[in-house]
Amino acid sequence: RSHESVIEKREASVRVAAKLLGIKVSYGIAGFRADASILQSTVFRIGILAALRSLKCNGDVIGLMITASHNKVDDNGVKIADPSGGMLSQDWEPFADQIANAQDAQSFLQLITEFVKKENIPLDGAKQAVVLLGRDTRPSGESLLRLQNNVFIALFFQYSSYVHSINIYLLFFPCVILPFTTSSSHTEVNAHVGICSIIGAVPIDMGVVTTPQLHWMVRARNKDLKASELDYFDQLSTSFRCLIDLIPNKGGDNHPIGKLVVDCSNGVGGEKLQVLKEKLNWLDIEIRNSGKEGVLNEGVGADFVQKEKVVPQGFGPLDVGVRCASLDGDADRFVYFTVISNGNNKINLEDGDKILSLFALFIKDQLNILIDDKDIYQPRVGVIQTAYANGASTKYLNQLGLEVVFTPTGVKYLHEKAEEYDIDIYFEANGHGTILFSEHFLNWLEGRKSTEKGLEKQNAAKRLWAVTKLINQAVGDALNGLLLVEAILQHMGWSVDKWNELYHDLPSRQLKVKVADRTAVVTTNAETTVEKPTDLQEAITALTVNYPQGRCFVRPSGTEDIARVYAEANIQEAADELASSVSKVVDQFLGFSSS
Ligand code: G16
Repeated sequence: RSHESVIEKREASVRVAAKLLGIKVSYGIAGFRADASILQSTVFRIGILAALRSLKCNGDVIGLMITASHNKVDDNGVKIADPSGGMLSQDWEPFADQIANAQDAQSFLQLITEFVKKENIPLDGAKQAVVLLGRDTRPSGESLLRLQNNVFIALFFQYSSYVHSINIYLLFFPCVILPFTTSSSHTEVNAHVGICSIIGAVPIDMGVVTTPQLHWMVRARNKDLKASELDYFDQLSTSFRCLIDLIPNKGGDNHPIGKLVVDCSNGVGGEKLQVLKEKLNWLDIEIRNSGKEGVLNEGVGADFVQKEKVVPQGFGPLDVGVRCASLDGDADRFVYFTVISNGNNKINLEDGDKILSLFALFIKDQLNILIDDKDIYQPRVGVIQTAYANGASTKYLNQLGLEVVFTPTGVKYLHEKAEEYDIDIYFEANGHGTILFSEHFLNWLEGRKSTEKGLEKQNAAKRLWAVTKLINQAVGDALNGLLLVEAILQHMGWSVDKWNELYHDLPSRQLKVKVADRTAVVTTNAETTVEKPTDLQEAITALTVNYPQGRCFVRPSGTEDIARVYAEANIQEAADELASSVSKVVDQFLGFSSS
């Protein structure tokens, strides 16, 4: 009884948390995010969704990651990885939104019942749901995951043809049954327990991992590949080593190009990079902001560095001339930078666009060695960017002869588009991206790798093969992204400054505006045009035309309660002024003073 009352109390608070606080959580751009104190209900319900998703996908493994990535430390969130390792299928997002916001147990269960029927999710016990759980280093992560574990330990579905309803029992460890039912009588429900087929959802706790590690593990398990964290590190270090060994005229020699110093945002990336560093002990990496002292994402990390364009905490004049990089809180994004001498903490930034350009150049070079016009198969290479891509980067990529396509912000959109090509390189300017290779290309490459006679061509095929193994095929991943940049710089014999010279960014500025309701901003044309509120776009355009090479757009953040303003122009002062005047207009239309 004492167990029951504890559980009942917890369930009651979980069930009504969102309602009491009057807060609506939304799936957003990369899962649910909010202050961690209000998320119990959300992770509880999304755990159920993850189990259903696994059943829907024939018992394939699904990932559930507790993280709020670049958000402040008090926030947390939940992201779902689909069987492919990519983000949750977008057609399940409305269901996620609905169940997360259901105001009571009855409506929650009704939504699940209807959805199970609509999606034809098999609850006959033939398949078992498997969910991999992961979390980053946020202090709230463990308790949110523990709650999740409780749900999984005990999720039973019962389909009863007698009552023509689906009854769901949440059994909380140890052995306390709390029935939720769409039928009216518990007695009736309990009477059917004996004849029910029961499905247990199996949680597998992977502990503290980076978001991309969890996505990688989900993909690997579903492909029956080696899928442990150790396997992840082995794959990264082996393929990196292979790329280094294939550097022309320098095989076997590590020819270091100086130390790399990495700001780990005081997040999970610090401890994971340490593991990698120990495996690649000949590589000169210094880890800073590993989380032992500073606060997660506070004045540190890829998001801060990319948006503010200043050094993160722990970096300064002594780092002038050193190659530096910055990871975000859950290590799915990264950028490079160098500290400008006497520059008041200013930096030269190598953002996602520059990383993309470096990767594109390398891939293209290798393909040019491997393939000539006579070859029947000419792999289609695509590049995906968002409106944040600096205009100069797009121009550079076009000059390389690459097809550039734009999507809205959010790696889920870029990834989806990327699947249309043989080789696709997608990156957001904020450093989130990867390179995808189609099955067709991989099969072809494997053949060429083993049958190619000429040494140069054979090496090009091997290099491309190593890239396919190194770079995360599920989602953007800061750790293997860093290694690929390092390998390419060594291959080219380039310093970071030389890399930076690939093209010169148009000056840009990004600002945030606190708005009363971010959903009031509706955009179109890959977020370059505001549709709502009406007249806002006209005001933005009227300001933008005053600046040579001016470009400006406004979009609602998918992760924070703000609108974002991006401006680009021929000189920095102009970009700053344009961003600032558009921000004022946004505030007039949507700020708290406007409501
Ligand atoms: C998430 C997505 C990224 C996206 C970013 C945008 O990043 O995974 O693809 O670029 O949100 O954030 P906002 O909508 O606030 O501009 P992360 O790293 O926070 O998961």
